[in-house]
Amino acid sequence: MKKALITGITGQDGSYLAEFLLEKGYEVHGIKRRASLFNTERVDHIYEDPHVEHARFKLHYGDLTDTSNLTRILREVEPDEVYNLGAQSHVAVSFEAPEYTADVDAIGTLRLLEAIRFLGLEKKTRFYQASTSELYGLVQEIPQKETTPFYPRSPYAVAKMYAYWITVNYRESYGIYACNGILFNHESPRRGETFVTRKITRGIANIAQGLESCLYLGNMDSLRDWGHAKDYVRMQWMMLQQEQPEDFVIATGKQISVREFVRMSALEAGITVEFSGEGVDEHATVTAVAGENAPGVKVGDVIVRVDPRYFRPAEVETLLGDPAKAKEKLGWVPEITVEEMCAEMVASDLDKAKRHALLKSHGHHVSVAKE
Ligand code: NDP
Ligand code: GDR
Repeated sequence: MKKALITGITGQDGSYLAEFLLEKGYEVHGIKRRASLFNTERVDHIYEDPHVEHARFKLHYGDLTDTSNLTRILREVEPDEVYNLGAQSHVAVSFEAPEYTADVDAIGTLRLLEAIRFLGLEKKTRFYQASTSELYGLVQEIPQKETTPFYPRSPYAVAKMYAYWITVNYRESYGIYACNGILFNHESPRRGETFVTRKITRGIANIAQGLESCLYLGNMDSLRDWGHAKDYVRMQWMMLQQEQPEDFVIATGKQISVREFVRMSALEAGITVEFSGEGVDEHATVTAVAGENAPGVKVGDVIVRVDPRYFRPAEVETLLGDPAKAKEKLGWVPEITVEEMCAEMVASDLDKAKRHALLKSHGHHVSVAKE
């Protein structure tokens, strides 16, 4: 039985990857951080009681900032594959906590690679690094592919650039099977609530059900190449099954704006909207012009406003990936479109909002956490 170790197993990708590997018959180990509340919601459905014999899903306490902890876990597990998905993954937050982001995202990657070397696992353990389209930042070529030069635009992207190159360097220096997946944005109903797609689907669902009145966003002109996390974790595994380690761009090859994602999400929630102003104009608004199926919305309600608080010190305006190499060499193509993904996310958030609205209508206190 193959063994995999996943850092970031409690995150969006970690949870989908763990499901995928369990289905493939792997024993799956994950590193989770200690938190004052349970933080395993995304993997609770695959949790196995460690007291049960032959459990194939095992969690270890740990942190990417802790070298001895990572080395001990690697020594105990001796995994065939390591997926380094753990990260302070929020671009805007990286401007607030740049040093921590570098410690986790850059040096954390080095700690893992160095532990593999220190333990003599270079020939046994294959390594996947969660690299990112944010490396392209101020884009030098459209669309972006494996050979496009990097120009990172945030402390997050700069840290991920170190991680990208240290992965390449350990491959070239020590013969470790190590590769980078340069993944463009990918989302799902499990996406963290403060990333823009989920913020939109959750906010619109709450507004449609009368739990919130207005959603505040930053730059609505930003363009992204959005795919579905389920498609992208399949590719993470495929990259470690080749004869030779290589780096791949993973993207859909299609791009839409944040504004368009707002329009699509509102329609899915039964609200037709009209836009005024530009996304980077702080007076831009989105108004409901019809909303028959949204009990919380009246025609004329302003349901989205721009708040400059969400503008970034340096923005990545546009990203569009070219996944031709992944298609050609691995036969990978994304199966879920952005429209289907948006519909799934809105349906999931509407479901939650309806349950909250029902509780509220029966006199229960319902608080909706906001960023
Ligand atoms: P999430 O933010 O959903 O998950 C991040 C995971 O990392 C969580 O499990 C988190 O734990 C864990 N983590 C954070 N800090 C530490 C730390 N100090 N030590 C150990 N673990 C830590 O990210 P995604 O699942 O969306 O992304 C997975 C990876 O892929 C990340 O590295 C991200 O940067 C990268 N990436 C993501 C893309 C995307 O569009 N989703 C695109 C390209 C790259 P906790 O749950 O306790 O917070
Ligand atoms: P990104 O994702 O920065 O691309 O990083 P995010 O969803 O945070 O932003 C996408 C774009 O939307 C604009 N935006 C807003 N963003 C947020 N979070 N909140 C807002 O209110 C808002 N309004 C507009 C942003 O300015 C940006 O242009 C994600 C993360 O998953 C990274 O870890 C990963 O590496 C990259 O995708 C690929």
